[in-house]
Amino acid sequence: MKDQSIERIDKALDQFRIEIPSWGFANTGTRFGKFIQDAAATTTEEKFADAGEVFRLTGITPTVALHVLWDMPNGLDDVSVIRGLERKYGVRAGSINPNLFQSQEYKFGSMANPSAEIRQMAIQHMLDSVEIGKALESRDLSIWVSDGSNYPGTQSIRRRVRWMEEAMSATHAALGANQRMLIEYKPFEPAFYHTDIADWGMAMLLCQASGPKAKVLVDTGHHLQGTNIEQIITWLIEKNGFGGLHLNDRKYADDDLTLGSIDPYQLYRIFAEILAAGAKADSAAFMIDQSHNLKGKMEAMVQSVVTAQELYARAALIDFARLAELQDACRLVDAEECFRSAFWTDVRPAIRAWRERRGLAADPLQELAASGYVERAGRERRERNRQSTATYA
Ligand code: RM4
Ligand code: MN
Ligand code: MN
Repeated sequence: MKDQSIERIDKALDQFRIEIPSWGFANTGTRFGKFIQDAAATTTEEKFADAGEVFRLTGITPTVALHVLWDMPNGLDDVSVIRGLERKYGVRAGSINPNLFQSQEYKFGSMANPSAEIRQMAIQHMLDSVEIGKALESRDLSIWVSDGSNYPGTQSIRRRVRWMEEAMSATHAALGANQRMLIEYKPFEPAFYHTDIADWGMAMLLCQASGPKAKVLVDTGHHLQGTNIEQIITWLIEKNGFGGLHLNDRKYADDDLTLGSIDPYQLYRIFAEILAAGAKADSAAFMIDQSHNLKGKMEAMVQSVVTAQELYARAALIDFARLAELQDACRLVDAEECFRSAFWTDVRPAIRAWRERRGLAADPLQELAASGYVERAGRERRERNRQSTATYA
């Protein structure tokens, strides 16, 4: 590999950080049930322990995304507990995810519920989450709204727009100077007829209605088949509305598969557009949003982090100045080859060398296996995990 390529990779790796989700370490499943894993985290402390271990192994995951209800059931009162866990395990709280989809009250929606009382409950939860973010010095409040309906005519799509604008604006008004709010979209599930924030356009309009600190969050799994996700991201960057990414891969729907496992070229194309945008995309948050039903949680997380790093490094190898010239000259084949040749470059030796220079494990997945961490966790957590059963009906 040429010195110039090594330099490009090193520069990219020095800046690439990715957040990991607390829920990726716990037992999760499909609506048909969960398969319990002995080593899965059963408490917030165990999630921090696992996240700390992934950070130790990879060196690029300094923060862990928290889901308020799952990780901080006592809300603000749990801030000191989280602070203690941050110190103990060496990872910081990352984005704060309000939970607007689990309480029984939210059966017909949270911030778009026809009941003013329930909408108020949702707003209050968002305001509490803003306060948690302030107390934990976390930048991003990451909002995913599961609201929608299952049958045509059963809800007023129109009035729900206004209700969401009200809730989002109230949340925006409470944000601190260093806070942002990210609005995520999803075309279906759990609602199957209409989802209140179904796509990036709706998310962007809600951002514009609430204020300048609101940005769109793009979850790669939340698109209909064939959607050009990198184009959406590019538009959002150009229009100053791109907040960040929830990364995962999918074959059919929101499958939460290991990123890059189905279509690594897609993530490469996404990273290429982000890198091509330069400083404009600097504040973008990269987060993993996956929960694995069958794979080991720790292994899946390390694989995901490493794959993201590899695809980012590959995209960073693109000679963007040359590419722009070729595009302007409409030299299609040369432009395409310039764009895609980096995708076929094996960057793994350069990444290994980068890790070694920083005192990190050359191969994080191998190091995880050698450390015995998963076996140890399995022994310690087995009993607790086996007590938690789940059924579909
Ligand atoms: C949703 C969405 C959110 C995540 C929940 C658990 O599909 O991706 O980001 O918080 O799942
Ligand atoms: Mn997501
Ligand atoms: Mn999702």
